[in-house]
Amino acid sequence: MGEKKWAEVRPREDYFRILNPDGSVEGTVPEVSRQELLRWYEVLVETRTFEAMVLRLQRRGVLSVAASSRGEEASGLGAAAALQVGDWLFPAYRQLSAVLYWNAPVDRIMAGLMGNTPEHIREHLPLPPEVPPGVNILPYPVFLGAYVPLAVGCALADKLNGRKHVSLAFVGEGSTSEGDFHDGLNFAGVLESPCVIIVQNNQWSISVPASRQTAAATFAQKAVAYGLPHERVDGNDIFAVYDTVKKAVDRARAGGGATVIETVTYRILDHNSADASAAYRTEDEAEYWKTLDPVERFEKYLFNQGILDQATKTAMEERAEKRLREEIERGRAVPPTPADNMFLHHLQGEAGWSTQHQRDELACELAGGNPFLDMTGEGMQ
Ligand SMILES: Cc1ncc(C[n+]2csc(CCOP(=O)(O)OP(=O)(O)O)c2C)c(N)n1
Repeated sequence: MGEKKWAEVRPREDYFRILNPDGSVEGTVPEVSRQELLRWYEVLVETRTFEAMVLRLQRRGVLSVAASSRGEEASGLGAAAALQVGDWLFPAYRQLSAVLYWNAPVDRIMAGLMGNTPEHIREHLPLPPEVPPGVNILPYPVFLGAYVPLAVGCALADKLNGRKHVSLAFVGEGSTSEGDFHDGLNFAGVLESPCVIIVQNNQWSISVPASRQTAAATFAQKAVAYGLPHERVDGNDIFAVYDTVKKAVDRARAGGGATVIETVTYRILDHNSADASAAYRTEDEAEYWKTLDPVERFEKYLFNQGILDQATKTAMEERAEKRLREEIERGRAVPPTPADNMFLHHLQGEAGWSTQHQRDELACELAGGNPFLDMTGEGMQ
């Protein structure tokens, strides 16, 4: 595996920070009501609770794979909280806090994690008749970087139609090596698209450390080549993230174009439940980053300010546990989407022979046969 270098995963700490790891603050804390701060805290509690439940379900075989955003929750939440009703949110799989902030239905998230299609979920879990207005949330893409050009184009469509909405997209630092990231940023710069692109730098792209992902000094500076303003903030500081993204969102809404923001954080757990990070990194790294934990830091601040007390915290934890358990059960009750449905919705016209062959193989397997023996494809043209 080679030598594991601690220094490779200690980024430069000269980023913008307001909330220190001990809960003290430096500079100006953004103006946010007490009620909103408590809402942020509750979303953080819900995010940790849901992800812990989902990991347990994966271990029991209910889900094939599960990813966690532990230690990165402030980046998604701080950014999403800067949006307004009618804006667009393009998350990746590490921004559960962002989608929970905007009230994404957990039962549907759960049904989706279990591999069901949107059409099937809609059929079995109809939306309530009255959905409160919010932001438009896209399901996360499997193709890394793909959302950057989509968010840029979505924002451009709003601009061309005279709508004052902003699009916010997230990518990991590894995804900035994808062509889509660069295509998107180029268009964003030239067309002055009202969007904000967050590069959530959690130091690892599965087993590739950030230091081997790029020779650039920071991920934020990739924006320079496209003429875009860029910021680099402590991604574990919810105030720094919110403050910076809010200014970028406001600027975009006022016609000032796109911004790239790097939020520096750390992936505390494995890439996902199919990964074993002990094979490529040392535990003392995670131990160091745990001292910078975004949730504990914010909690200390709330306690210091007298905004949160132990009784409120316990009540929130119990409420989250109960609500999420119920919603997860509702999501789990959705019967599995028939496997054959994967062939239904993405083809134009008649299926070609290769697709038909795969469909036949699947049908054979589901009927208990061995498709590799029975479906050799001989004679198929
Ligand atoms: C285009 C593309 N290439 C490869 C993959 C496989 N893949 C899934 S996650 C991942 C690592 C992503 O790293 P990063 O962008 O830093 O995000 P993180 O997982 O660290 O949040 C890879 C290579 C993919 N999903 N899409």
